[in-house]
Parts: sequence; structure tokens; C-alpha cells
Amino acid sequence: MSTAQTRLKRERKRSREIFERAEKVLVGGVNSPVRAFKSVGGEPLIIERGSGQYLYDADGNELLDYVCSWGAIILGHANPAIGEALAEQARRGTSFGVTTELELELASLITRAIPFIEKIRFVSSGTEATMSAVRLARGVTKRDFIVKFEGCYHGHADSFLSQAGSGLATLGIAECPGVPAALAALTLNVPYNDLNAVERVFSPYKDKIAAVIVEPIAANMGVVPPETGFLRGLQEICHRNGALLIVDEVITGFRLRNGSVQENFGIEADLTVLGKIIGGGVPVAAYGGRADLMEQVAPLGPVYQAGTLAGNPLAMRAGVAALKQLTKPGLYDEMTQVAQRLAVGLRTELKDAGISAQVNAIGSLATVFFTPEPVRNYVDAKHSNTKRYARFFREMLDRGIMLAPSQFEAAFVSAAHSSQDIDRTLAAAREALQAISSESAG
Ligand code: KE4
Repeated sequence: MSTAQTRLKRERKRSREIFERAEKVLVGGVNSPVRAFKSVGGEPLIIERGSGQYLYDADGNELLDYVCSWGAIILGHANPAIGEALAEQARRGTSFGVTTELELELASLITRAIPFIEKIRFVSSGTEATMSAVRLARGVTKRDFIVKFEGCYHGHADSFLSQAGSGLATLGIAECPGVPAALAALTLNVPYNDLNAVERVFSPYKDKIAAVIVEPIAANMGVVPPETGFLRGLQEICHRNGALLIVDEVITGFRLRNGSVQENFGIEADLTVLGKIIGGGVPVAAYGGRADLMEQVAPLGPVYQAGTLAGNPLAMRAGVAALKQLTKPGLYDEMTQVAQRLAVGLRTELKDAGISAQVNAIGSLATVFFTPEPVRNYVDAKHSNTKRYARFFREMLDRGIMLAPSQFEAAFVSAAHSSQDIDRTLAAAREALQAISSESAG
């Protein structure tokens, strides 16, 4: 066992002690299921603080972080400008329940970066944003059905909880109890990257489908990029059938470029959902798009949506501080280069270890799938060796590298990650893969 492993294993006793107390009052010791590490096993983690690309657990162990708060932290933890903005705003008040100019400032930064978002509404979570976008689509089209993709995750609103990715895939929950069957029946699931399946699902429901909601890069079944023409084809099918296209960019918004990843694929959604990065790690999400659609939302129109803390000044200040830093020339190119080194390096280490695997990567997103076959949808992802992924996760964590604690999530590289961090990650991967291949060989 390397010294790093010995050190980490020896010193996790405070995490365990705190987690045991947490389990007495927090369901499963967590406030979101994927944090329980259920599918990857191993010791519970309690994080005390973050700084740049690192997290520090309750025992003082330093972890090189590729979770990055599930993608929200693109500039690195404890970003000084965000921290100063929050401290300054806290002295002026955290929430007033009346519009402030800060909401206009963040809205302007977003709509300038994504011009096809003509009007926007801030909410406090990605779930609220996607739920509201679907309600708006149903309201303006007067249709009830929606189409989503197997393995995609759009938050935990009732309409999204069938064949969903992220935590539901992690825990093997295909259909969530508590969702009325009548409502669940209005959600039609089709395989990602399969336009023929989308065409087929439209034919019997032709004028009954309000919208198709899609992750432009699937990241909740692990990372699965869209195949060439998939998104443009989807947009064409929607428009031909009078359905709206809702593009869920809670992960991809401001992740691959200073704006929308839709520009990379030549589409412009009727409604776009944002979250994570636009709040700088503080609860902010948004939905927006064509003005004629958004103006159907209350108070201008009859489609109701509201939120006590929506657009609150503290969150707006964090979002503004984050987005202003993302305009730095070369920031995305550098982040993508570092991330590409990671993906290419992992492919080499896997090959050298004689282990069949796919490394799906795009921009600063990546996932290792232990399977010899390409992973282009949820069925492929589920066919990969998820037990081997869990072992890889634990071996890497014991070497101070924190990957996503689920096969059905993404690893994120932030602007704080350096080339040296990639070297350290690849060295740990070499050791971890040797441990895995020697065990299976043994
Ligand atoms: P939230 O309600 O968790 O803020 O956002 C929901 C959501 C919507 N759309 C996409 C594409 C998302 O990825 C998410 C949330 N992502 C998960 C992890 N992939 C959040 C982590 C968690 O559930 O704890």
C-alpha cells in the first residue's frame, strides 16, 4: 500500500465519526443521494473546506477534486472574487423579496453571452428551472406529453423521474414511487442519440407532445456526447411537429464556452435551462428563451411560477462575479487542453494496464466506462462494468484523487486544475489500474 494510501486510510476517523452523527438526523447522512457514495462503497467523506482544485476532508486529507460540486465550481473552490462579492453583499442584506439591479446585471451577462435567450427567469435550483420550462411548454402548446431521453437527468420534478440518470441510475430507481401513474404516463422516454426513435415516438402522439427536453451533452449517464446531427435533427423534428425544444444546460451552460454549448452544435432552443456555473456555487438557476414564450409566464401571462429566494442579491452577486471571470481570454482553451491531457492519458494508462475501457470526454467533462464497447446511450452505460468503476473510484480516492462517486456522473476539470494535477492523477491511475488488473488476474 503506498504511503499516500496508508496516510489517507489511517486519518479518516473524524469523517466516520461525523458521518455517523449525521446519519441520525440527515436521511442517509446526506442532503442529496449521490453524496452517500452508495454505489461506489468505501468510507464516508465529510468535507471541511475547499481551495482551488482541492478539497480538504474532516481529517485534513487533501483531495484533488474532479466533482467540483457536480460542475458548479468551474473556477476552483473558494474563488477570491466570489468570496469578496458574497462578503460585501452579506453586509448589505441577503434577500429582499423585491427586484434589485443585481438581477438585471446577471441577466444581462447571460443574455449578452446567449442572445437567443431573449427573456430569462431566475430560480433557485435546476429542478425548478426545468420543471418551470416544461410547465411553460405545456401551457403555451396546450399539449400534455413530453419526451425525454433514457439516462438523462433534469432534476427531481415528478415528470422527469422515469428512466432518469444521475442519482436514480446510481441507486437503480427506474420508476420513482410517489409519482402518479397518470403523470408518469405523460413522459415518453427514448434512447439518446437515436433520431429514429424520436420520429417513432412522435407518430402516435403527433399533436400531443408539448416539448422534447434534452441534455445537449449527456452527463448524467456518465458523459455521452451527442452524435453528429443528433441535436439539429431533434430541433427539426420538434419544429415539424409543433413541439418546443428545451435544452437543459444546467451542466453545459458556460462549461465549454462563455455561453451556450448549443453554438457548438448549430441549434437554438426555444427554451434553455441554466444552473450550477451561473451561480458561482450559490443556488441560482434559470430558464429563458424566446420572448413570446417567456411572456406567457406570470405576471405577464397565465403560466404561474414563483420563488421566495429567486434572484436574491447574495446569489446574484456570486453569479456575476463568476461569469465576469469566465470572459478571460484563453480560459476555456486552457481548461480544455488540461482536460484533454487527462482523457488521453487515462486511455494510455488503461491500454498499458490491458484493461478494456472507454474514456468519453468533451470539453472539461469526462467519464471512464469499463467496457470494450463504445458508450453512446444509457443501455451501453449500464452494460459497462460498474463494479470495476466503483473499485477504480475507491483506489483513486485512497490516492487522494476524488472522481465522481457514481458511474453515472461526470468528472469535471476546473480552471484551477493544472498540468501537474493531471500528472498526479495519471500516476495514481497507473497504480490503481495495476491494483485492479492484478486482482482480476490473481
Ligand atoms: P438541481 O435541482 O440539482 O440544482 O439541478 C437538477 C439538474 C438539472 N439538469 C441537469 C442536466 C443536471 O445535471 C441537474 C443536477 N445534476 C446532478 C448531478 N449530475 C446534481 C447532483 C445531485 O443531485 O446531488
